[in-house]
Amino acid sequence: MKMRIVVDSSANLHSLEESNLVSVPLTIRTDEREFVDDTALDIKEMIDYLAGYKGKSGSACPSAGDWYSAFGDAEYIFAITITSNMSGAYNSARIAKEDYEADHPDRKVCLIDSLSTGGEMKLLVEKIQELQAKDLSFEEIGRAVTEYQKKTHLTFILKSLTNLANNGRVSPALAKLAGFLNINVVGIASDAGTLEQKEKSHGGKKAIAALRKIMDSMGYSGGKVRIDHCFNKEDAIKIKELILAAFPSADIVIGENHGLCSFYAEKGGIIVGFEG
Ligand code: X90
Repeated sequence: MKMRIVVDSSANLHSLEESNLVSVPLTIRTDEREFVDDTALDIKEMIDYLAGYKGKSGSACPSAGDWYSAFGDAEYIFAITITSNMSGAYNSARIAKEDYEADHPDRKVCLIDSLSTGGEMKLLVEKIQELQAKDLSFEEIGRAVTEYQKKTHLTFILKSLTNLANNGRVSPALAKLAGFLNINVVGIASDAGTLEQKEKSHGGKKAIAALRKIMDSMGYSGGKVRIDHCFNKEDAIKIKELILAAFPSADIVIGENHGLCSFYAEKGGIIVGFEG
């Protein structure tokens, strides 16, 4: 049975042949340049360029054709997308699934709307891999992941909401607040898969404490944590240490935001997926 996991690049994972994992890139665009969110992307160069760019910038999700080709020749596919409430990625993946299953009646795509992004998508991928190793059937894995998804969450600290607001993904009023007052916005992915602001904190230390509190309020009790930062390893480490102080054996991995998450979370932004 040939199984494959396909994610979009907002999961901050690279394609990995050994595990039959494929990352489908989103793109970041200005009037002058296009950045494809794959292994070749120089994220630092993109961030520096965008900081000096005064025109419009935005993003585009993978097309149905992009998803379709990522499915390759696999018989059983798990496709995980960024939240359908902030991107068209789920919709294009749905079209690809329909086409793929119609063209190959013996193959199946299990499509999962993460209602989230980043580290929470990583946790879903890891869970699928874990269940695959246990030799569960495609249907059993699908059901177990949907169940697991109920206890995974996403929280984050953002230094700026400018790119989110300019692209209509959050309200301009919320973005202004973050920009003018030099405030950290600490929030979560809501159950509906939208950005929900929880706290506004002056200073990084308070923001980290607020994030840690949010994790507790969402039932964190020593499970897995996947922290992705955008050029802010210091704060990622501080978050990790704060969690370890309470749960010394917690499985915590620090990674980097790839292009899409770096564009929206912006420099200094931290996104944390965790088990509740
Ligand atoms: O289709 C597209 O062009 C992609 C649009 C993506 C918009 C949202 C990206 C969010 C990235 C920001 C912090 C986490 C917020 C999570 C809310 C679910 C990361």
